[in-house]
Order: sequence, then structure tokens, then C-alpha cells
Amino acid sequence: MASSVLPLASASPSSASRSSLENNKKKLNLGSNSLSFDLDKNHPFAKAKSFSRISMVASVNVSRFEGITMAPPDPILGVSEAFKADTHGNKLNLGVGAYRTEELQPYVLDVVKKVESLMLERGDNKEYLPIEGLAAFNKATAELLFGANNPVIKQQRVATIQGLSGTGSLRLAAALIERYFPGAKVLISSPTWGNHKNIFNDARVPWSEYRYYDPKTVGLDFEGMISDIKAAPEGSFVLLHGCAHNPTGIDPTPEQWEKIADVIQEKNHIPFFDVAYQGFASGSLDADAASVRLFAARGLELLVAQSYSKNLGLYAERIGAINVVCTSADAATRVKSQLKRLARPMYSNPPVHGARIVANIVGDPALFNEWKAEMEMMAGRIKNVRQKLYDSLCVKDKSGKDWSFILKQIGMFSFTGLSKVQSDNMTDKWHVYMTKDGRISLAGLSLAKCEYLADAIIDSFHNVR
Ligand code: PLA
Repeated sequence: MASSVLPLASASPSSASRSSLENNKKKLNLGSNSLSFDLDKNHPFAKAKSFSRISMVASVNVSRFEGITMAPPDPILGVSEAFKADTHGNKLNLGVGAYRTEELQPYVLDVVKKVESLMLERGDNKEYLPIEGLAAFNKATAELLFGANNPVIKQQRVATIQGLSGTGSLRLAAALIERYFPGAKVLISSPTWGNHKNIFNDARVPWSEYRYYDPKTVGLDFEGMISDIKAAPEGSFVLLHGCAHNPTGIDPTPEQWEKIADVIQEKNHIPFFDVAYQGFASGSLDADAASVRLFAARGLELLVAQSYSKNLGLYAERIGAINVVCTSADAATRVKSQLKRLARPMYSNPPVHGARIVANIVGDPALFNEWKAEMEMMAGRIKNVRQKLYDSLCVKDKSGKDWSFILKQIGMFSFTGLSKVQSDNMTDKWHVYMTKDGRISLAGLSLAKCEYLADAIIDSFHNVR
């Protein structure tokens, strides 16, 4: 029976289910044979064709999923799939931000291998973690972010829970906003990491953009940013990239961060940091956390999502955290309890392996130093290819174009300024895989490939309009 497959479309609802059906009717038009979704246009089902209950009953060969249309490939992770399918010898994957060695191979940090063998020797068990994650990890991650002696830590004003890497931590924070700040808007930079919009859409949190990138100067549109943050409704959440802004690679200066904090404070906004690259951008954990610490030092309440995908190369372990800094320890305890309540029905409790890796490395001074050295090495390799790419562009491009913006960008990405058609040319003609916004991941580039990439960029820039 169709009704057993689609309980919402039951022809004769029991009185117990009637009231919830009434509620559902607000969202679903159940009055006819066709079940049409009245969801906002950003919802993935919004583009699904309506489908008939009758035809499902009559024709056994028609899939119940007939109404589900093909989703487009992800603009970032989809690039890796296309790359894999290409057989060309010179192909380069500069799409996803994943660190590669000079030989363009994935890299597992030596310190990670070392700590994993210690963990194996110890025979740690695989029991469930508590909902909030591994206590030693939560302590270590908050201390890495704020500094162990930060008053927010000393006064126990931070609610920290382990998340499913940066993405899962952002998603949990979005769920908290949706539940406890209904209608509050999140301001995101234009442009931003593509998944930010998906995260807030899926959590049903309204968002709008603030100006950030100025294509004319290939730099920060600071005036635009400040005036858009000022113009937003009081009490909005302002999403900021802690360091190494993705995709532009352009960060505010320390003086500009102070001014951003001024407006946020004036407008009673809540800063919400995405810290996906701590230590990976500059090579220093402290330098890359300076923006977050500046806001915390002002006594502001703030949210910070963290990720260990890049700085520890733990991409697939899905290890990160969400931290909520509150004005009192009491508020932090309550916020933490609600974060746990949100996590429990979503994924119950987080995975243990990555949390143990982080906790064991940070908790052991020798291993911690090894990690810092490897992080510096990775950040250094990226800086070297950035320089070599710039040098190659200057030598090869005879047009006089100023490529120095590449050297001003920070982190693993370069925002080349190439348009969509030019980016298509990079892929179709040169087999250089990148996102269509003109972003390239320098972490996927080797010194040996810089000249080839420079040829591809120069051709695409000058010959494709
Ligand atoms: N926040 C920002 C700003 C990011 O760039 C990324 C990853 C994340 C959060 C989430 O990473 P995590 O869930 O693995 O911790 N951005 C990548 C990968 C590197 C991706 O899109 O998922 C990127 O290529 O942009």
C-alpha cells in the first residue's frame, strides 16, 4: 500500500496522528493525488517533480523515488571526481584543498603515524564516546584555539563539544542558531566557502552576504564590509574566516580586525568564526588564532568552529569542534547541554580515532613539537609554490599584467581572477582541475608543475573572454 510507504499521505489518519498531519499540511499539499512540496527554493526537494500516489500503486515497476531528480555535482568535491576520470598525463587537481607532497601524493604526517602506532600498542578500546566527545580532546582543542591561559578558559566560559570536523561543527552551530535565535540572520562574506550557504540553508537559518572581495584591487573591500555589517539587523551572527579566507586568500590586517570588532560590538552582533586552517596558513598556531583571540579579549560572546583536516592532515577522520564563548561559566554549561541535545539525534556521538590523535599529540610536548615542525613544513611548501608560480607568470607573461596579488594571498588557495569560461579552458584544454570561481589550491601544486600551470593561466587569461 502506498500509504504504508508514505505515511504522511495516509487516507484516513488516526485522531492521534491528525494534529501532526495538520501541521504537516502546512508544508505539504495533501489534498490531491499529487504530493507537492511547498518548501523554500533552496531546499533540495524543491526541484523534485511532483509524483502521483495512484501511479505508484498501479504500476509496480515505477520507483517510489521517481520524483527525485539528479543532484548537481558538488562544486568542490565534484572536481575530484572529474579529475579521477581524466587520463591525461599532465592533469593537475587544484580543486579541493588537500595537501600533496612535491610528488603530488597525499601526505600522512609522520607525527600522526607515530601516535597511531602508540595507540595501537596501547590497545585503546572502541567504546562510544560521550555525546560531547573525548574530554581530553575538547580541553586540548579549546586551549589550542584561545591559549591555555586565556581568561575564557580559566573562567570556564567556553562550551566546547567535539564535532564532525569543521563542517559538522558549523552545522551544529547552525542548528543552535536555528533553535535559540529564530529568525536571526547570519552574514557571510561574498564570496565564501561554497558549503557555508548549504549549511545554513539546510539548517533553515537565513543568511545574507557582506561585501568582502574587490575584483578591481584584487583585495579586501574593507569599506563595503564594514558598511554591510553595520547595516545588518542588530544581533546578527557575522561569519568570519579566522585566517586564510577561502576562496580569496585575503585576510584583514590586525588594524582592520580591530575595526571589524568595533562594528560588531556596536551593533550587538555575535561573531562566528570558521577556523579551518589554524597553523596551516602561517605555520604558527598562535598567529593564525590572533583574530579569534582579539575578539575574545574584548569580552565578546562568540562561536568558533575548528577543523583538523588540514593542519593535521586528518581529512577523513572528521575531527573538529564547536566552541561557544559565553559571558559566564553557567551560560557555557547550559549551552553545552543544548549542543549535546542537538547532536544526539543527528549522529549520537562523534568518532574517537581522530580525537585521540589530536589529544595525544597536543598532550605530549615532544609530539606537539614534531607536529608544529611538520605544519611549518607544509605551510612552507605552499609558500614556495606560490612564489614559483608568481615567478613563472612574470617570466612567461609578456603583457605587463601585474601578478603580485598572488603573493599577497595567504593559505592554501589562490584566487586567480579567472572567470568561469577561463576556468573551463584551464580544465578542458590544459587538464587543470579547479573550481569555477577561479580558485586554485596551491597545496595540490608542485614546484615542477608551476611553469605548466603558468602557461595554462596565461593562455586562459589572455585568449579566452
Ligand atoms: N571551513 C572552510 C573555510 C573550509 O575551507 C573547509 C574545507 C571547511 C570549513 C570544512 O572542512 P572539514 O569539514 O574537512 O573540516 N574546505 C575544503 C574542502 C578544503 C571542502 O570543500 O570540503 C575546500 O576545498 O574548500
